[in-house]
Parts: sequence; C-alpha cells; structure tokens
Amino acid sequence: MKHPAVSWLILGAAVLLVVFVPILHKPEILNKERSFRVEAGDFAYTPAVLKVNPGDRVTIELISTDVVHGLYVDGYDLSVTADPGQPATLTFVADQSGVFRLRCSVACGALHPFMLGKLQVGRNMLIWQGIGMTFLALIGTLLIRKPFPVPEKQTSS
Ligand SMILES: [Cu+2]
Repeated sequence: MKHPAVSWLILGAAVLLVVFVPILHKPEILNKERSFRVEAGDFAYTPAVLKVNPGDRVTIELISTDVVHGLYVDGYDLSVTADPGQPATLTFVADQSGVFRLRCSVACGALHPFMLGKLQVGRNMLIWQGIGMTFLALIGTLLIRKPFPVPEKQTSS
C-alpha cells in the first residue's frame, strides 16, 4: 500500500459490503411457496425444524403416525390438528421474522409437553453480519496499532 488512506478506503468498502449485501439479498423478494410434510408421532415432529424465508407462503402438512396430534405455531398463533391417518394442512404467510416454537396443541400423552419443534423465519444474516463486523473491527484495530510505515524522506520539489 502506498498510502494508509487506501487501506482505510478498502476497509470502508468492506464495511459497506458487510452491511449492505445482506440487505440486497433480502429474501422477501423471493416469496416462495414452501411445503413441509411434518410427521407427528412418538412425541416428536419430523422434521422438527422448519426453515423458511420471510414472506414465504408456508404450507405444513401434518401427518399423525399414532394418536391425535396438533401443531401450534407460537407468535403466529396458528394451529392445526391431525387425526391418525387424516393429514391436515396449515397454510400461512411467514410475515414475521424470527424463531418460533412449534408445540403440540393436543394433550397426546405423558411426554406431550416435550413435543416441540421450531419454525425459523429468515436466514441468520445477523450472525454473518456479526462475524463480518468483528473481523473488520479486528483489521481496523491492527491498522490503528501498526500504522503503515511513513516514508522517511519527504519528496521535495
Ligand atoms: Cu401431541
């Protein structure tokens, strides 16, 4: 590098990239249809974790493999109940970002309170932004602590 300002410029550009790229990639634009086949049985959901993007139209087909089970989505306040052999569907637009617990809404047996799942709406961009910013802060600190060597001789004209 010829001049410290150049490295600061690069650092600044990198900061902008870390901050804005996830915004540009905001998944709302995609608005996909997402379908999940969730099997409920033996006090568990399979799959137990559903990942969607904000704005997705989500359809959950709940299939009970033993007794009557329900599926309640925390935060969205939605639920569906499935009798064994009679799949039930729940469709909604994932308009709230975050992680929401799925819980069984039907007292199905001894381990009923432990029948849980998770709905994750949104990519975990915050984690990546956090990592990116930490990394950049580290580089910034190094730049401050070890300034680029100043030319010994000033060019005189
Ligand atoms: Cu249950």
